[in-house]
Amino acid sequence: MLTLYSDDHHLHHGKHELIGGQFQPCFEKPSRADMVLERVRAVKLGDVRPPQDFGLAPIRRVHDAGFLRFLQNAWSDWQALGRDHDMLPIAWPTRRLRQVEPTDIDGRLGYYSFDAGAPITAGTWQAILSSANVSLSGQAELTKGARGVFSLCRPPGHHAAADYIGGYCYLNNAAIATQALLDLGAKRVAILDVDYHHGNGTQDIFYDRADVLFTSIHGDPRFEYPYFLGFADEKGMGVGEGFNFNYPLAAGSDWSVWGLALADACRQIAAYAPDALVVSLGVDTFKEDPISQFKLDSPDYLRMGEAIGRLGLQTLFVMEGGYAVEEIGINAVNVLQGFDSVQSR
Ligand code: SP5
Ligand code: ZN
Repeated sequence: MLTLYSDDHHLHHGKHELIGGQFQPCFEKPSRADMVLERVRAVKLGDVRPPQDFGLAPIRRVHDAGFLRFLQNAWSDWQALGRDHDMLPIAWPTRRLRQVEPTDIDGRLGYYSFDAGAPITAGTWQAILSSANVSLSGQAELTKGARGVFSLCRPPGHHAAADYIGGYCYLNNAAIATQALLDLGAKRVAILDVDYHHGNGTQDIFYDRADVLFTSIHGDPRFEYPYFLGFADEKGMGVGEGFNFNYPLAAGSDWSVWGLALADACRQIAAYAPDALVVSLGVDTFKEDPISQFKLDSPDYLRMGEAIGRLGLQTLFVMEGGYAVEEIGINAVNVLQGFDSVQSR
């Protein structure tokens, strides 16, 4: 399987996130992608190529124009105030507050975010553009006919919606690739989000659409981040009703439970008969993950890849979360090897 990868992710290295009432070192760090790349090379998964530059047009198909303007200029607006530390928001427009973009940079940062878990740094804009290009370059290979492609994205994307950042995510790489697949001829695209956390951003972007099926297996939002989306009764809206499937699972879930949810999600995907599949590949479901509460073991990721492979669909894997850095490469690449081991088409 071909891997798309750019070293530009090193330009984004946040210092702290707000977690448990304290500023803690970011779990989302450059060594994550380095470890995955190292494993891709160690097992000779296939070629590793840098992304092409697709410009802002395919990103604008998913993200709000004001939001992109904000992200592009955020660091220079911040620096203009003499600040050279990472950006984190201090206030959000929650219930009964006005949804109006302020002029002040602190106000705009709150307006375009939903938590204090996505620091913006000097190199963030370049890194997130590159991550989106890694995703789009994978999509281009799929459009050319590849059976499976791995976009080794960093920063991740699935918590980012059309107009907000959060949860280590800025641009929604999986959504951008999905929209590009549609724009280049696909009639229907399915998304399978296997990250431990609900893909709230991706769900929100496609919630009222019938041309994208969104499925997600994750920690039940009643106890787990992002808390405010990802319930089983979220089925889609308008023409999108019936094209959204959430599988919230209990803390402590292992493969015996997780695998059943995957089997059901795969049935929904097969019934939808999409032209392509995009997998939001987070491996923070691992038993040793420092911020998660599922109990998948390394061999389970092979089975995950096999089940996805048996769908027989052209599949783009987009890297999302996974914070057990020692095993992130083994687990992520196990999914890809499991997929490759299945003969179909
Ligand atoms: C892409 C991705 O996986 N983003 C995840 C963002 C999670 N941010 C909030 C984490 C809260 C963890 N709470 C449990 C702490 C256990 N020590
Ligand atoms: Zn996650």
